Amino acid sequence: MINGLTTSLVMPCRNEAKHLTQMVAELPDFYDEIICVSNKSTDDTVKLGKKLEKTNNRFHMYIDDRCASGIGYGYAHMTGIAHAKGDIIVCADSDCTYPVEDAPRILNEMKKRNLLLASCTRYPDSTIPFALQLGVKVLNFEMFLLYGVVIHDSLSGMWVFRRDVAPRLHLTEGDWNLSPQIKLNAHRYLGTRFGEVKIVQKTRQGETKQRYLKTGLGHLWWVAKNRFVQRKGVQPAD
Ligand SMILES: Nc1nc2c(ncn2[C@@H]2O[C@H](COP(=O)(O)OP(=O)(O)OP(=O)(O)O)[C@@H](O)[C@H]2O)c(=O)[nH]1
Ligand SMILES: [Mg+2]
Repeated sequence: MINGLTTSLVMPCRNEAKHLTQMVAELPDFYDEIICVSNKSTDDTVKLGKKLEKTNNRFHMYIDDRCASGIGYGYAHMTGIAHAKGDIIVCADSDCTYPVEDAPRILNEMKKRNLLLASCTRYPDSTIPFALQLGVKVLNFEMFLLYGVVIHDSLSGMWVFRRDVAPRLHLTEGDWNLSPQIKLNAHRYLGTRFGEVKIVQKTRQGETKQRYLKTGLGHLWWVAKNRFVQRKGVQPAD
């Protein structure tokens, strides 16, 4: 519980067995609920998750094996969010890169700034490889040109929001594009009550499954396409 609000942590998970148990053991007590959603894990992620469920009553393991071109990151998040019961939802990768222990600070800043959803920006951070920084900058600029969104980290994988705003986010993307979608939709439907809060990224545990160039090009195309197929009949923020 943070400031009297119950809090759920939602994590997509593919083949993170090597550090899952330790990561869960080290999570702060203020998380009332820890939701892990495996997508096509081929290692012991699900087995370990099911074992953890028996010993840790905060922990829940779900499986959502839906994929779009082999990726199910977005499906996993949507399933996790749908199951979350907390007043506050914190979404983050399960590779220990995001400082989920910062949730109280992030929520305090959200309160001060009257935000309903915060996307946690890793930038500026000079330790992030140049090619990744450049890719994110190109995408930030595309979002600015096409949507007028001023954003520093269009691909942050950590978001904090009140559960009751989840339906207003209209999340639909099952692959990596859920990440740009949540920011663009928060900007569209929450207006000034969407903002970024600075975090410091940590070292990844386990191996990456990311194909940076392919994913980056996929984002560039999706962000452009989405601009012209924006959902009709849904009212933007007032
Ligand atoms: N459910 C699901 N989770 C995935 C999938 N691919 C990766 N993940 C998880 O989603 C999170 C993000 O994936 P990462 O491989 O860390 O991708 P990234 O953060 O862009 O890149 P690196 O951290 O540099 O490897 C991790 O917690 C993965 O376990 C997938 O297709 N489905
Ligand atoms: Mg990662």
